[in-house]
Amino acid sequence: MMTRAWSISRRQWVFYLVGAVNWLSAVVYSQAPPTAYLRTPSANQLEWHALEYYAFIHFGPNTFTNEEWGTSQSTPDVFAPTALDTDQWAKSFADAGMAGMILTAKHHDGMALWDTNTTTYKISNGKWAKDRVSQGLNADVVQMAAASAKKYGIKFGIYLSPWDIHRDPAMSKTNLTGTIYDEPQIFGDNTPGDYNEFYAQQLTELVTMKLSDGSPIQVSELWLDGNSGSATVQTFNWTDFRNIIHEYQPGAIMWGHQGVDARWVGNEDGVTVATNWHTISRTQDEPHYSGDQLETGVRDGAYWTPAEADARLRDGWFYHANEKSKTADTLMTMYMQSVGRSVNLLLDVPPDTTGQIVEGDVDILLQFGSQRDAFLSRTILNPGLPVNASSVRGEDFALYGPANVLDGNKDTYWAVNDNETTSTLEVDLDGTYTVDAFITQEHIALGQRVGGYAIDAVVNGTYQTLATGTSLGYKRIDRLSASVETNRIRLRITQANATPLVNSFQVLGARSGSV
Ligand code: FUL
Repeated sequence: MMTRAWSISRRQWVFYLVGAVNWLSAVVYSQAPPTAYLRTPSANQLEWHALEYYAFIHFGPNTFTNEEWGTSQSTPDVFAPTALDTDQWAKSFADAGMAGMILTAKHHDGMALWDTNTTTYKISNGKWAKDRVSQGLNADVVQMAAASAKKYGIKFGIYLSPWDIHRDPAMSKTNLTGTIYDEPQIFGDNTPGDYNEFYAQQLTELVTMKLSDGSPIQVSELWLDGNSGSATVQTFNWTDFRNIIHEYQPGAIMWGHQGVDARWVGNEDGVTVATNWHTISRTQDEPHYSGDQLETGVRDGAYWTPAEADARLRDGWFYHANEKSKTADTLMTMYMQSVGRSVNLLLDVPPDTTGQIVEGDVDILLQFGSQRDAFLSRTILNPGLPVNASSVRGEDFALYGPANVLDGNKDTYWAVNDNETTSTLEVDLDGTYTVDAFITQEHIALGQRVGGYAIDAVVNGTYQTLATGTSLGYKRIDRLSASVETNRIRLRITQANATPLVNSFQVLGARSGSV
């Protein structure tokens, strides 16, 4: 009995020992992920990168006075849309494939589009709003727009101008003298009263605003414009503003001229240069970068502060009947030079005096949306295709193999060993294809590493280089000026400051003979 009991427990012992050895070797030999390289995006920033393309809405007194920078001389009666329909905005954007909309809650003129307690200078004091309220209708345009965004499943952001002409003593407002809109001139370091406190209060109202059904409004981005057209010097308390935003809207991105969570791209044309780094080395509180520096960013910079390119569908930010809209083709070019260069595109689409986006503009957005979708949907690499790589991290094909670039999973990537900073991946297309564009994504969750890449294809039997670039980042679209016929494509990472991690690689085209 004793012997038998011993032999069973010995067998068990051996079994456990083998199990432990297997477990230990799995731990020792399965390759740990690469360590993060310098700065990495926060979870909010990662989500924001993926929004890619969304709308700006400039709407307010300027819409009715036909100005770009109104000088705060009109009373709120000026704001009188004849058929305001914020649902039309949100539906148009959702239909056009835009991920969200950012509304000017207060532009430089200082008139608030929401029912604020901070100033009398708000549309709620105008005739249009009072009439609506007397009919039991909502007249808070910020709240209405937020409700529409929610209804159509797009993000909602807020622009709140730090420069406030209504409170700036350098800007004379004779038309308002003696009215209830004649308010203390608190803008500027040398004026009595604290403008920072006033602005912080406005910001707090906006980030804590609720929909009329009592549900909270989720703000995806706060756009704190850095522009001013006045000599008045006002030192802003950005830290305070940042804390307010992050306390009440932990999921929001704070956009500032040169950062905080996202930066200006340095121009207002919706484009950027070929090299674009997601990092910079200054915050909002420090001296400003030049436009060129904002376009490029700073490689290995101190903060993850990716760029957003703001642009106009029409000539102005606000609606002017005499101005023309860009064409869908122009928007496509713009898209390639913003989203195609790892930068989000914020396209302004201003409502007219009815309070709706004019039909022609909606059509252009839809045309561009279809054109873009048709272009992007011609993917020819499927998960099953054979992909070869110059090497795979720790030979761990399951975790880091090159097939990860085709699996459509944003969390997986192809990685090589830590000591390698160049790498090559090759895809056999299993047939001949006519190709004209490539989409490459770096695995930015672990930092931006790549500083040089090339894409080659076998054309007439030998490899030819079709595209080369510097930075990769979140997403890079390389479009060829002429398509080529090939059956084999190669992606080469030619320079990286740390072992390169490729999240996704895609080729656009069609099977030869099918075009
Ligand atoms: C600028 C402003 O001065 C323009 O009016 C517009 O709002 C644009 C988006 O930002 O700084």
